[in-house]
Amino acid sequence: MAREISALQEARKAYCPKLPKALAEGKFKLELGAPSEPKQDKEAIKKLFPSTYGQPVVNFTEGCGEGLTGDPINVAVILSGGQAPGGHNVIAGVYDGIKKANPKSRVYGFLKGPGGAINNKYMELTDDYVDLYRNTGGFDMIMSGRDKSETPEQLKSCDANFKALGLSTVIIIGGDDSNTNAAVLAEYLKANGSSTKVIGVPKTIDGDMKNEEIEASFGFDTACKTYSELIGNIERDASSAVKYWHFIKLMGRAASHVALECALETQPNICLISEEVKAKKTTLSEIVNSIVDVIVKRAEAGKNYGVILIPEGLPEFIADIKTTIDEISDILGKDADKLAAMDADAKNAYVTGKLSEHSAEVFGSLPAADRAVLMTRDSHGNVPLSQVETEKLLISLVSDRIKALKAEGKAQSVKFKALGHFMGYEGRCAAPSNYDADYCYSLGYTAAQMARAGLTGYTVKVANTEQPADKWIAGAVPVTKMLNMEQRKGKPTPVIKKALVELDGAPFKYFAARRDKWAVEDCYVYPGAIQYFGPAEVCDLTTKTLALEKER
Ligand code: FBP
Repeated sequence: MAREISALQEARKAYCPKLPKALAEGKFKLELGAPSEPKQDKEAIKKLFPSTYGQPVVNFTEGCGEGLTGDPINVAVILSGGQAPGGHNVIAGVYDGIKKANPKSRVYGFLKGPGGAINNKYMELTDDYVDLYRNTGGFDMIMSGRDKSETPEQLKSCDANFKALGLSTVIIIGGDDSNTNAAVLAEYLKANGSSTKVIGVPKTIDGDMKNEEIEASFGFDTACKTYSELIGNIERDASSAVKYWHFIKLMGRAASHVALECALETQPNICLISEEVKAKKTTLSEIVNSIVDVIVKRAEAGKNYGVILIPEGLPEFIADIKTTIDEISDILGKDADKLAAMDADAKNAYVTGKLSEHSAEVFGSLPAADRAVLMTRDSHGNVPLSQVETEKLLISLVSDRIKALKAEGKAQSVKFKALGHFMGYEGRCAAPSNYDADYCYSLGYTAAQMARAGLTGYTVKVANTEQPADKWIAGAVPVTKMLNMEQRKGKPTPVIKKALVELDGAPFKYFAARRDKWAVEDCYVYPGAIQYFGPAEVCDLTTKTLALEKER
């Protein structure tokens, strides 16, 4: 029996995503720029990527298609890492781009992320199957995973599986770590004489895979609009009930782009920005005091309610917690074998014993559940910070501070009742906004053209997306151009530099110039739900972050 779908999903099936003009008209050519190099660590990266280093940036400009194959080819897609709205449209774009050039070409999907490529679990995509998922949220079409092909055995196994399927290109749809991994795989395959090429697509709701070439990672737009709708609703509830402070933690592993964008959209009373906390070396108690100051000021004005946004990555940006995490990473990297044999308590005691005195103190002061999270790393060496309940920690510290003030006879007008929220998973699989539906389809279609051109070691890009789609320009940037060396699991490792919030950037400056007013007055903005049908100024809005960045 066919699966039931919602009325909106039925209507969205008919939506035809927009494409950059040159791709839409099918008249384009490949324009190669000058050889590229990374901004830093050039020698180290050249040494690690001898076969793919120095390739030129590519743009698809208007022309007649020379340099692209029309022969049938086999291509596979992989969804890697956290879900982001629009992933299915990337696959639809790849599928249409490949099939349009030659209907005999085949498109496969490796299942459950890079693990599918390592373990040879895949499916062939068909017209009917792809049609079921056009313009829908989620990654359930072929599922995702956080495996990483990095060991010689895993790379060899990928090579053999790609050969067996006769793949000319594998397209990895992922964030900074997954695109780095795409570069590693591309280099391995090229250096080992394989004919399979690798192309990456920039995905992540975190918004931190962007640079001078890539203007946005897909999914950021929809996720932020989804959270902003909910934050707006909470703001309206707060100013209706006039009795609660809402502490809202927002997803985004490291950078505070999601929190900042939601603040720009909803104008809450407080939004913490991790990058500013780091730059000012703000301690946890200073953060707590700054929140309490606003609570007291508002209470004095008769407002015992408010909304505070907290970025998920905050703990890693507070100096003493960050040092503790780094020390733990070194211990986990160096003593991995010993630790693997230990149970949780023994591991806790062993790690505590190896930490510096101050870090041991910080570590010991955290709740047991948070300590366990800080000792966990995913396959890319990241701490799963979405599991640290920072919003609850802050509520409890703020509440203690208010009690202490009251005991001193101060803050008498404060009536502090707080509710904690975490918004993350609610937005990662939302139906893509028009922006993400179009952007993702264009990224996928561009990846298909890169596959037809037989290029490897690139991440696709679509530029000028703050303008109407007929002004968009498709292309690709060599992954090695975006790499730098960072310590991961205690070792220097090539990775794509994460884009953090720039304190001298237009979005932060806009926020910083207004936040004092937002703190005390009620300047709440209610964005409402994402709209798909209606005037372009409502339905095709970009994020405020992109608009402000482009205004510059
Ligand atoms: P990606 O970087 O893979 O896109 O994932 C981003 C993210 O949504 C982060 O914001 C969050 O910290 C993390 O995934 C949570 O992932 P998981 O659910 O696998 O723990």
